[in-house]
Amino acid sequence: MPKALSPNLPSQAPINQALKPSDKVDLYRTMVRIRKFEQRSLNSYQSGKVGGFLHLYIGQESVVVGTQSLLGANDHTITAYRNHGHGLAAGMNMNECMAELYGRATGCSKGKGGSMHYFAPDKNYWGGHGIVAGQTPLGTGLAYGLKYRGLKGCALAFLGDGAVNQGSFHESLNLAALWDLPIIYVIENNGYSMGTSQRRSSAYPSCLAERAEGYGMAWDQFDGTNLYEVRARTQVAIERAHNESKPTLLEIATYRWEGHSVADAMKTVYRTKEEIEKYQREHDPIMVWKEILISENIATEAELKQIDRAAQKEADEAADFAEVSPYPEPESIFDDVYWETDNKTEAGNTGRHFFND
Ligand SMILES: Cc1ncc(C[n+]2csc(CCOP(=O)(O)OP(=O)(O)O)c2C)c(N)n1
Ligand SMILES: [Mg+2]
Repeated sequence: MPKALSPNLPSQAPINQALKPSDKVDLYRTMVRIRKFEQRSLNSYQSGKVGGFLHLYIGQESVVVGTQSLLGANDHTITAYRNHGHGLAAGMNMNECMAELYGRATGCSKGKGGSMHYFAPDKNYWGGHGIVAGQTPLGTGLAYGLKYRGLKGCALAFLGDGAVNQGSFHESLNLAALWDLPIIYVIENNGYSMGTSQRRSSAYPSCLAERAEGYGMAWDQFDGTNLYEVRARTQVAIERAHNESKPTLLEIATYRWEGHSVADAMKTVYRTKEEIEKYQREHDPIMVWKEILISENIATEAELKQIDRAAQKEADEAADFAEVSPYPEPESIFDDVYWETDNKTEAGNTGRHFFND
């Protein structure tokens, strides 16, 4: 049984009762901004403006928007390569995100990272990583850093269902439980790792999160479509991290509408068209939240449409901004690899990079 008991009615949970009407509209806006940004970026990719990879998050928006909306000044996030939503939810702007896709110097990683490597340390957002599960030890380190410094905060390390069999993930779980680290591992279970369904790749008793039991760690598993539910259930884990400095493993069910990446044009080879359409019809987090806002008399259909239009305009303008931005200079190729080297710090000279302040 899950050790994290959750409220029966997520909308009645204190954390959701505390939401002002304007907060609820902001949650809608953030999800729509992510979707419009990604639809626009796909369009740019298809017209040859963007190269490399492009892993779209469309359909999963509620997971990051719900969890991120609970975070405070000492809380940090880190994720894998499907990271556009995580960056925008953390407060990055569309211009720096779009320009990064276009490989321009005005991008958040100065055009040298591309789609998989958004970063905004000033917003406690630590990327954007291409090695499956590679971000989980790094997230564990973020939590360790908080504990080491005596700060009340936590780290959220997002991963896919395809990352749960990696050794580095289990090493992370072990240390987080052993050292009582304030971390929440969030498995965004969209059912597939590339073209392999979760059921074909993982051995588990009833769900993936239950593996936490092997480490004596609390866990929970729930559907990620409804923001109320995501917020209510994640808040339990955040309080555990903040108040008891204990880790949690969350598994949130979600669904990706597009292919694994733009290279996966055959997105229906390993799943049916009907399955995709069913999720689009019944589990679209934006539609679900929109209906909630309308039924609670918080916004009208017309007001929400206005938000959709503004987000579309913002995405189009970001593409224009990217288009006219310069490429990075060849001379800068060795810059921005190590901050310590670029800034010629004492830590860089001695090789002692951490825990100096
Ligand atoms: C260590 C490692 N092995 C393999 C790959 C190739 N690879 C990239 S994404 C991916 C699937 C991961 O699926 P999942 O964790 O479910 O995330 P999702 O794409 O569904 O968000 C694989 C195998 C990789 N990047 N890193
Ligand atoms: Mg997956």
